[in-house]
Amino acid sequence: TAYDYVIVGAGVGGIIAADRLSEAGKKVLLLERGGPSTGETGGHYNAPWAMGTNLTKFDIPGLFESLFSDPDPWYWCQDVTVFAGCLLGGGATLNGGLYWYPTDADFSVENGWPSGWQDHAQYTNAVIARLPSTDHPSTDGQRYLEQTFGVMQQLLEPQGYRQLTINDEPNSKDHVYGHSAFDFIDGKRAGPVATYLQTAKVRPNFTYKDFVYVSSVVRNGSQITGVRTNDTSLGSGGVVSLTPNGRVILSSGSYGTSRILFQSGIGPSDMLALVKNNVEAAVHLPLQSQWINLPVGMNVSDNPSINLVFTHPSVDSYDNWADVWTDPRPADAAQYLKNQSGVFASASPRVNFWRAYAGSDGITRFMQGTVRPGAGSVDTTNPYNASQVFTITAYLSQGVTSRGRLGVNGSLTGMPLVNPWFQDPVDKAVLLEGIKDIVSGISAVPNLTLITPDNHTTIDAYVDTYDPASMDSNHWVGAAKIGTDPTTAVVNTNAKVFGTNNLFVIDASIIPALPMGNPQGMIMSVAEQATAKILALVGGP
Ligand code: 6FA
Ligand code: ABL
Repeated sequence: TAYDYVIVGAGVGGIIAADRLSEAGKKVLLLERGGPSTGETGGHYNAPWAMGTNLTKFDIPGLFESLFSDPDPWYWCQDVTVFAGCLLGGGATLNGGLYWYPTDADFSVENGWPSGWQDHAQYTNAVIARLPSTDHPSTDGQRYLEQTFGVMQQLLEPQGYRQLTINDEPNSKDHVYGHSAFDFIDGKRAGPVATYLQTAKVRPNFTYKDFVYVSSVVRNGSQITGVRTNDTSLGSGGVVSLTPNGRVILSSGSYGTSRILFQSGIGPSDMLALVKNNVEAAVHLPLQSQWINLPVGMNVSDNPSINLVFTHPSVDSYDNWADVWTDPRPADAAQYLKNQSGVFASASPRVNFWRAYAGSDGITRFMQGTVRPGAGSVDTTNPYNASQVFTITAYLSQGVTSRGRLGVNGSLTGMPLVNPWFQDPVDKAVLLEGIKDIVSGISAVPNLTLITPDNHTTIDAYVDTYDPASMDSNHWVGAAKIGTDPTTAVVNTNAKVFGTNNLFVIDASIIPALPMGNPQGMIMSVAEQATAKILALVGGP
């Protein structure tokens, strides 16, 4: 069978593209290397206390933190050294669920977007119509485990912060705080899987295949003629064919899409040389004369993030979420099973806040704070009460100028090659200033204690010696950056890979610079806008 559009990767970008293209009547094949995730999709990875229900690890928001302590975390991509989801829904199936409507500034020319992309409102509104956010995900409308909200109120109000419903005023991101907002519906993880995929699935012109691994596209110079998979039922040698004028869309995430491009002979010569030296991959690599030299993997950014750990007597650390999988608090588990209400209806974050900073280079950068009960690690020489622990993660958000590089090694494992955090000293200076501002208010809040760093460590020393690996925010963007110049960008303003006729990218990798908040909301809006541009582009199926 031949398809008008083959989309590689059923994550945030791929599912939305598949829904909109099939809605337009195109014959669409969506390929995913992983398998089912939520109960509705056929997943059955259930906590012992949720056995016999349709509520998997990927449905129950309160199991989010258990993703990081699971002895068999099969859902992470095993061939990428940082966190990435390799199952239906991609990152949206295992992320924290924080969901921010993008701001106008996120799509500005100053933030790296080419002209023609600024009118994001119609696309963002389309996203909101399909999946509105909620800052009270429990089905009874109540908020649970809210103690950190009161503490943050006492910490932030004296510093001039104003409380708001964050997604009601997306453009207000200076001195604001509010309840965390999520992409959950009916007390369950939702995202694109529970929304866009549902409408796509019922269309006869849409096909979804899971457990299909795509290694490369097949191309004749600039013309893509097929998609190479490990599934011979899809075509001779596993190659899926395209209808005349058919197109391929890569939506395999920052690491996945880059690896497919490399194996298709598209990217920097050092990465293509690694493919050439890899016995299995070399067989399908186009001849060197056909290589397309583009900066794939260059220009990546990710929010530098630093954790501050506190105790406050009012706070319930929720036992640091340690027992939620095997031994949850019985009343909370029962309440959730009954009607998807209570603590388990939310992921761990409870409060988010933002503040603008003027950098010494004249660039405005924003700091985002995410507050949650519990802590990943505590480092103190003082005694502390573990039941009262909570964490503020301070992220440098929009305005980050540092860039790094991602790519593969000789085994084609995806990995950061140059860390993107704090390459520019001004980025570091601004986040440091923001962290100092946060802690400057501690003494005004009775019984609030900073335990990491402890009182023997200065904030400067803490930030200076912070383990770079812990600065990873999992928000990789820019590996196949959008732009107008193939020396600095990988896709053109229609998300088409330079030097090709019919290869496109719709995922986090085309985003040129970090948005204000955690990126899923922005990726969704980007997917809507990119799909509209591709449909409007002449020469397609
Ligand atoms: N973003 C938010 O906005 N809010 C959050 O709370 C948040 N939290 C996290 C988080 O806690 C973790 C641990 C991680 C890893 C990410 C978080 N993010 C958060 C970031 C957000 O999830 C990602 O930015 C977002 O998912 C990226 O969307 P993309 O469309 O770019 O890519 P995905 O990873 O979602 O999907 C790629 C899909 O392609 C996967 O399903 C994968 O299995 C598939 N794939 C990859 N290679 C393939 C291949 N060769 N063949 C076939 N399929 C392939
Ligand atoms: C995000 O956007 C980040 O990518 C995640 O790192 C973050 O979750 C979620 N949102 C929620 O804020 C954190 C967990 O809370 C930690 O327990 C975990 O150690 C960390 O991710 C790993 O990166």
